[in-house]
Amino acid sequence: TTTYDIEATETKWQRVWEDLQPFRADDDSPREKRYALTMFPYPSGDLHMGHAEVFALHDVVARYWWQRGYEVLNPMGFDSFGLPAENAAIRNDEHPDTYTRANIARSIESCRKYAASFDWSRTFNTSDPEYYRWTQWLFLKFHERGLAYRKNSPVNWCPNDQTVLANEQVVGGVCDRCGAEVTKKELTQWYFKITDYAQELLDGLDELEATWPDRVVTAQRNWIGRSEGAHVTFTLHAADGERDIDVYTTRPDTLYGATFMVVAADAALAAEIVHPDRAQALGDYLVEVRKASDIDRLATDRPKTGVDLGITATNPVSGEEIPVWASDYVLADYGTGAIMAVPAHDQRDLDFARAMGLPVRRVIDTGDDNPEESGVATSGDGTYVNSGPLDGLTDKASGIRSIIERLETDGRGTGAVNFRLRDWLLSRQRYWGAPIPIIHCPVDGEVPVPDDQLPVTLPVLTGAELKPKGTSPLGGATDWVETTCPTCGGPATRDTDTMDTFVDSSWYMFRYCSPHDDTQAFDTDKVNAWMPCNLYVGGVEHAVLHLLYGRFFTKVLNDMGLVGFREPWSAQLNQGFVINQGKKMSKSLGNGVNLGDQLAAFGVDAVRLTLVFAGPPEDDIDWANMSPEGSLRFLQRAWRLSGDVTSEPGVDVTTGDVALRRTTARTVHDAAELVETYRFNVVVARVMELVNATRKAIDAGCGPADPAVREATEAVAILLSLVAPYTAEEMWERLGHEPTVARAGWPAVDGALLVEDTVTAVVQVKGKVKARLEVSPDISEADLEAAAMADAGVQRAIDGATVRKVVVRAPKLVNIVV
Ligand code: ANZ
Repeated sequence: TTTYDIEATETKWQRVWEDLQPFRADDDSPREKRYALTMFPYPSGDLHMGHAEVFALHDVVARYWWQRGYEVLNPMGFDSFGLPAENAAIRNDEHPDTYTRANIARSIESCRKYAASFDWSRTFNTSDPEYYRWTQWLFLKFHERGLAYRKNSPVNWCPNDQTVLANEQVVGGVCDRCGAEVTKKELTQWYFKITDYAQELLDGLDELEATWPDRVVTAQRNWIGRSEGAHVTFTLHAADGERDIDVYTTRPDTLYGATFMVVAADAALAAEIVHPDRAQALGDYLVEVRKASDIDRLATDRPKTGVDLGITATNPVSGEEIPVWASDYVLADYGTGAIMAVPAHDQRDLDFARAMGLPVRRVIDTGDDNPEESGVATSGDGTYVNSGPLDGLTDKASGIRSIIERLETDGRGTGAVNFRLRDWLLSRQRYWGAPIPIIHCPVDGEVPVPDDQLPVTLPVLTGAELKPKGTSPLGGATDWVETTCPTCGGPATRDTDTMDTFVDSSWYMFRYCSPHDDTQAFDTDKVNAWMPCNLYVGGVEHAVLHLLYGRFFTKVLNDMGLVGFREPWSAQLNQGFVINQGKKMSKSLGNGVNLGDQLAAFGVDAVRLTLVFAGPPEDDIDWANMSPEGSLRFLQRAWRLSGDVTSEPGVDVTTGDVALRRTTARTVHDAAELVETYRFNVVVARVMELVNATRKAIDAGCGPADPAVREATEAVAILLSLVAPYTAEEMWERLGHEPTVARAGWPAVDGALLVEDTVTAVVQVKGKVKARLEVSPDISEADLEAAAMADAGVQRAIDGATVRKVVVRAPKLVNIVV
């Protein structure tokens, strides 16, 4: 036969693997441990092309580690709580519980068929009470340490959809789903105090930089957004008396150029200090302000608006009285919610000054046009002017230092560091999540649910009861809400919010280390034995949220003594997207590619191989340009080799054809390095070359009985086991071995076969051969030139003359013109 029956082969090996369980991680194994983690999916449907890609890439590494002799933990579970799963269920008019369960069952079946090397004995779903019991327990641990707290804050509110919206969902003041005008609403929400760890989350990135993708590290740095500057105290003259107010500035050195102050219009401060005559104007303005998202508010190209608050403030260094305004371009929850405006050197301040007719004063002469006339604020270096004691200075750092010293001496300010990172709002007014395990008692206040009463199980709501309606649907479960206070025994109510799904996924990597432990969230010793994860593979869309939250959790758990490290994921790889015809796959474009159809047409191995061979893992894959047919043809070519080998297993390979043995050795040797540097596509290319070389050896060279042919074909089977597990098993069996090839071990390489042959390079001076050098065939031009110049015969021929030109053709020729 020239090919195997794909369907029968897949069924056959699935049974064998079910029997052998080759990928079950043993906690007590004496082997060195490796933890390969890939992001677990939201079970909002069956597996699709995106999963197929990431699982294929991830599997190369996990299977490689097994072959290299490590004990590998490669678990998989489902992020089944949360909005993505809930929304999909509602769209399908099903209960989230039954809907996610059905999807999970299908997905596990698909993963099995796809031959992903997951250890299914460790699987769990975040919506299982056995799991979320510990999510709640962790919440309470954070609460105990003051790291989970409630506060009142303004959030975006769509009156039509009756729901809270994220900032990103408010476009031009309207709800991006229904077009209704969005308002702000004050709600009491639960937060995690991630800001306590801002500096450490930033510092940790310095080390991760070497093993994490640049774009993730950069995105986290920007999100944390550290800046250095100063708090400067201005004296405010309000109608009811004087008061001090602080501004945060990164440019205290421009203090002499502050010609007005701006307070966030929606900060409590604005309403407190506004002159009574201006209160109405501020109130009217606020109605408009509440419609804009933070992103719109900070946009530099947005026309500036604001209200004069009718009062003044005193500049602490110049003593000058400057007007105080309110505007929406200053955010209430950043810095102190108030700024000193330096229009000459800050573009937004300049736009505001020009819109309101406020003065502009240049304090740094940068040689550019005066900002007042040009309308362009200057931020470069220059000479300080109009700045009292700073005048004449040219160095920004000393300008900043000198002003801060002066402010500190006068008690009117201090150097300060600021972070853009905000505390993590974790409560949701949605049904499908872990209930927040807090009881509200009129006598005792916020009371944690005692450990022995966990989990607080989600009440069963159905139909319209569980749909989002603005307040948490759990509020409708009266019997569930009404409870007794664990402290005083009096009547009390349960918190009705649920936790953000990102809470569930912030600690799942620990749970895999002891997934069925019903006495604790995770076993610290086991976690410390397996973790940190050696590799985390997943989508770049999680660059900030999930990856930052997981790092935060790890640091807190380390502070509690529950884990022995401060970063959970040592290395990370982000895969690209699978697209089609140059565009993201979507229903409306009708360019979706169905994974099931591809698997049925070409088989699992050909689809996996196509995805791995497509290019570097980080790049997008355009399925329209791929050829699963070509992959299938190659797999069949490889498979045919295994039928042609006529020598017996265990034959002495040292007597085999040396040329083929060299090719095999080089391929196996390079493949290891290529896998470790994530160049999986090159591994496939090299295996293809090895298959061709072996075929040539059989047909035209040493024949099918040569032990080198067996050695090469076995190497092909083992290397292919990383990418095309079914074909590899078939080959291994035909080669006379017992299953499974997945645990056969990495092929041994005889180092002597890696030693390069040399070639002879000819060195000419003035057209005459003056030396012959034995060099490596891959010598670089520079090395070959240096070797030629160092040769005594060559030097004698040059004889001190000026070398005019050296032509190098590595590895064969050097021509020296004097
Ligand atoms: C005066 C100044 C002069 C500023 C100058 C900049 C340039 P980072 O932390 O790097 O984003 N700012 C402070 N609080 C603000 C708020 N709540 N809303 C909007 N803007 C705010 O930048 C901090 C700078 O952003 C601060 O420095 C302040 O403007 C502004 F030539 O103060 B600066």
